[in-house]
Amino acid sequence: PSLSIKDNVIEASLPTGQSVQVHLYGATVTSWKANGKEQLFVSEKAHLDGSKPIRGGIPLVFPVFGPPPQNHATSTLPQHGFARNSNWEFLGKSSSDAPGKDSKADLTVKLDFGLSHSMLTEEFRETWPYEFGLVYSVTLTKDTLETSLQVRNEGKQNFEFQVLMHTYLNIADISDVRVKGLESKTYLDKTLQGTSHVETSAALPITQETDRVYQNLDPAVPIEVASAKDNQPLFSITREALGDVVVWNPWIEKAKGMADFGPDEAYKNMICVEAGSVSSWQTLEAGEAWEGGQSIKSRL
Ligand code: TA6
Repeated sequence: PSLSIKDNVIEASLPTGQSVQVHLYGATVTSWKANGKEQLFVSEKAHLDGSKPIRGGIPLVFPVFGPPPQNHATSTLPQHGFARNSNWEFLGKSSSDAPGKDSKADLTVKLDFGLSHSMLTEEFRETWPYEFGLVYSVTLTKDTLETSLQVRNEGKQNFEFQVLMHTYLNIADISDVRVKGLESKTYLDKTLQGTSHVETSAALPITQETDRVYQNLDPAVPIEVASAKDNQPLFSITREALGDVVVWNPWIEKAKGMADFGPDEAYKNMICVEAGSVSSWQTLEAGEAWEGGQSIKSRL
């Protein structure tokens, strides 16, 4: 595996050709290439200079998902918290070769990133005054990308958090995909004032603005973004300790309404399937640690 560090961007690749790119800003994965194809969507108008969260790739949402609630420790944080708009540090790379065997079979490369309370801006330090430590690991194999987060409470006070990996998947045409694995699950529909519904479709088409928080899924049951042509998965996502999955597509009007989403028609080339723990709060007691993550398998 090879590694390069340039302008606060870490790139790693495997001898079999797969590659991953991570911006230290937000520890945001901005590229995952497999079979020579880009698997993630990044808006052409995304800000890549740290001026605002990157519109695409895998922004990391912590310690709050969505607009923060009132009368809560996160109330004065920005939407989706501070992790995606903080400068992280690169902790290093580790790779596992398979010496002796076919050395390309089991190759992986893992990149670790760190963020702790003392690294935050003064504004964020004051608005969320807990001694936390985050280690975010990005692991590339020949057909999967894994992202996992370890949260540690290094202080003396308990704190509550939510976490979500806001993954923008790259697709050829939104009308050709179906989301599978959601049938009979309860979801909150944020396009219908957050009302609760039960999913009836085994293969959900996306035909309008979609913003749904599917709750309490079995993390080991894959959520698939399948092609309507052959009903086979383009992407298959399994999780650990992340029981919720958000499905989001802004559609045309909301796409036009986001200055950093471009071109407007690009809503047809992306779907967000976001693994998270967002429908309640994880409480982390002093000295405790929590870990959770996702594994995305690509067919392409
Ligand atoms: O993931 C769904 C969502 O919560 C949507 O409601 C939409 O707000 C999206 O996240 C993007 O949020 P952002 O703060 O990145 O513009």
